[in-house]
Amino acid sequence: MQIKKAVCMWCHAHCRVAVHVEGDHLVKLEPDEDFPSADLYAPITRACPRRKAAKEWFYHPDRLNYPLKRTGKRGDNSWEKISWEQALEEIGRSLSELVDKFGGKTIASARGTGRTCDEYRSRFLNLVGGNLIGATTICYGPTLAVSNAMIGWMPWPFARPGLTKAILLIGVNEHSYPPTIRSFERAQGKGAKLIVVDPRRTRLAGKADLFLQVQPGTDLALLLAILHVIVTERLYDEEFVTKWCYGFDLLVDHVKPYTPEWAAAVTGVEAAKIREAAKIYATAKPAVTFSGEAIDHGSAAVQTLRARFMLPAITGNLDIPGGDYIPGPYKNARLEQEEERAEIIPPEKKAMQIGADKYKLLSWTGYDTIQETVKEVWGKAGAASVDSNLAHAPSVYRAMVDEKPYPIKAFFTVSSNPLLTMTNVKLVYQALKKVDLHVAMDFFLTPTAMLADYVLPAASWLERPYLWNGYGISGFLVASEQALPSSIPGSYDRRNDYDFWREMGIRVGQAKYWPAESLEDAYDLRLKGLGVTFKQFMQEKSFDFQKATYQDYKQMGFATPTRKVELYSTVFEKMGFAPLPVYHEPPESHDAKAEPDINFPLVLISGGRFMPFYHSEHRQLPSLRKLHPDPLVEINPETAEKYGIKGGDWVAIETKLGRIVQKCSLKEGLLPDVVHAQHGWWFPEYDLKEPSLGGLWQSNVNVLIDNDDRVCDPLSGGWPRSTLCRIEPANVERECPE
Ligand SMILES: Nc1nc2c(c(=O)[nH]1)N[C@H]1C(S)=C(S)[C@@H](COP(=O)(O)OP(=O)(O)OC[C@H]3O[C@@H](n4cnc5c(=O)[nH]c(N)nc54)[C@H](O)[C@@H]3O)O[C@H]1N2
Ligand SMILES: Nc1nc2c(c(=O)[nH]1)N[C@H]1C(S)=C(S)[C@@H](COP(=O)(O)OP(=O)(O)OC[C@H]3O[C@@H](n4cnc5c(=O)[nH]c(N)nc54)[C@H](O)[C@@H]3O)O[C@H]1N2
Ligand code: SF4
Ligand SMILES: [Mo]
Repeated sequence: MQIKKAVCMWCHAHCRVAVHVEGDHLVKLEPDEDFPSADLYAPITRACPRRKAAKEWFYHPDRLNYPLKRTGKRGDNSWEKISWEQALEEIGRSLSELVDKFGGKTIASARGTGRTCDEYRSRFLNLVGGNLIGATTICYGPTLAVSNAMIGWMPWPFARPGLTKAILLIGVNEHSYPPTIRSFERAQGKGAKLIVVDPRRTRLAGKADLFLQVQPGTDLALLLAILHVIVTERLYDEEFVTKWCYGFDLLVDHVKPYTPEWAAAVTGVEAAKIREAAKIYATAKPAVTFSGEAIDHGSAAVQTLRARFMLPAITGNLDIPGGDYIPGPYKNARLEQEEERAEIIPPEKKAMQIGADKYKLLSWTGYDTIQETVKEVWGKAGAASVDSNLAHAPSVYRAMVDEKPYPIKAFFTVSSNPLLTMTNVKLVYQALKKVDLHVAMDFFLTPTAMLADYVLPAASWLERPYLWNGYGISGFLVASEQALPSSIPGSYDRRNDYDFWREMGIRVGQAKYWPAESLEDAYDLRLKGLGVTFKQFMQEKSFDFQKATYQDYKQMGFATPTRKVELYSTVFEKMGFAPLPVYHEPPESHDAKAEPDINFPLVLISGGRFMPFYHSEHRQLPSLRKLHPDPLVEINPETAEKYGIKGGDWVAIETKLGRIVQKCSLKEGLLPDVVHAQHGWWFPEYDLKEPSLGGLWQSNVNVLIDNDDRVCDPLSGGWPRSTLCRIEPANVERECPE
């Protein structure tokens, strides 16, 4: 028996695990008790149902083993098994022809949650001038871009039990980031006050000292009112504000009209509670602030984040022990961001990025503007560069269908399942049917892969090395060992994503930019600064945590144009956006004062995380499906009764875009005019071919949600995950023919 040390990539917890192997055989996964912070991580790893199901996943009969080439129509589920050499040769040939005819911009690729070496996808796309799209536009990308624009780095809520006195959580629930959430719970156990902002009484909201049950989409109003209280009652950190904030006086004037009484009418949260939240948060120092995807998604994402990042600034909680820590870049090796080679792409190619004319913040315009200053101060690319130079995904899917502003002819779905996770599923479906070349690389045949011409079997995190500097957070480097071979003759032949991107790159003339023949060789190059190879690093230490230093800004300033935290943002002003955030009512949700729409009286929110699933994954595993067999929609019991629905009944949820069914879960602590549907649901046990596509249309909440320009954030182009809906009892035989 051998024990290999790897970083688990089945979710964002990224636990370090001890992989027990016997020869080429996986035996089990255990928590890595020797890793720093094992006391925080190991109990999470140990309890994790996905860890327990590791063998079931790894040896699942449906895992992809060899490249597949489509033999029938797209969606027929008829395939021929081919070799990697044939697959790469044929895909490379089609790709070169398309690039010759339409230019590199005709290539687009959908990324997912970044649990693979995505920097090399970016390298390929940057060099060819293709369009990168993905959830980053609504997940973390806005948080990174806004914090980098305002503060010059992304602050991380580094709660310390006994030291941290307050924790403000906006739209985050207990399932999403287990170790971080556990650190908050520990701090609360040692006396920190917990404030939770959410439309649902989650488990964390239930144990909060203060729960602000906000109407979906109105967080900006709430935050502006909290800022109002902090400035009018002089609860801010005067010294920090004077020395280190730009535009505080303008902010004071700006928030004057946003009183708690005004916000109460908009958000549904009583004015007294808003005042209390402001007081607790601003007076209990050090405090941490954390916001989740509820804020990154949606029509007002960016301006809401602007207000959210003002809070730790004006209360003096930035970069102090027990507060929102600014680690800065990891200094001793090349960062993932540097591997992307963003500096090579010429301006004329950048200008062709789809959506860049409309949505500046996350496209090259915003990226370059922000990076310039971040690099000046830190000497390295900032957190915002982690694949945040994105094209606008809804516009790219539209370009695949109507060829405007130019045709997108080649599409690579690698490490993403957009038919489940992207809104307006019909549009994605039409796009995937229309494109000339669609290649999918995954572990299983997903509904998205069903619409590909070639499906390539990806090596999982257990079958490849990995080097990680923590998305945008940085300050550390962790290596993950390849525990098992990716190829066993006669059994399977999988490759890692690096191999694929390098091959594609070489086939469109990028050979000189891909000196490393393998992922491990690429990591050797990254580690040159440390004077070790990847293998040596793995054997000697396998991680490097930079010593925490606080308040570096006192020497070098914040990495913004004014070298201060920009409450009034000169970066936003330069890009033509409002430099201070202004509240507008959400277009496809309603605030507390609005009259309900007669046809769609309820607000549908979606995607609150739950165990044991991670987005659309793991539905194939019987042990996990037993824990959670069906898609669930949460409905307040009063509301359910009004519509004649009981707990456990199938419910039809209908919006302007379509109709799906999920099972009713009665939820006392949910606002009565809000329903919450799970996302990511398909049924691998159903027929995978058209028209079912694994039950794609049955319970997939993204069938219901639009993403046209009307509902997208005007700065980032981010799309919402909420809309207006109606519900009724469903006739399952009719609705679920499977
Ligand atoms: N088990 C599991 N864990 C995951 C994932 C998974 O799929 N499964 N996905 C991972 C990924 S990629 C991400 S991005 C994170 C996301 O994790 P989080 O950022 O925590 O996001 P959610 O769980 O989607 O939503 C958090 C809370 O926001 C609330 N909410 C909805 N609308 C609003 C609103 O308008 N305002 C406010 N204040 N709250 C609102 C929801 O009720 C929910 O409880 O989770 C990660 N962790
Ligand atoms: N309605 C609604 N929709 C949402 C959300 C929501 O809250 N509500 N959340 C959104 C958010 S925040 C996110 S991040 C997205 C995520 O949505 P996706 O873009 O789909 O991202 P992932 O779930 O990471 O992609 C998963 C696919 O990649 C495969 N995969 C995993 N690791 C690898 C790898 O190393 N290599 C390869 N080649 N394949 C791999 C998996 O098997 C799976 O099929 O969903 C978004 N969609
Ligand atoms: S799936 Fe489980 S073991 Fe793996 S990182 Fe997430 S919590 Fe940790
Ligand atoms: Mo995400």
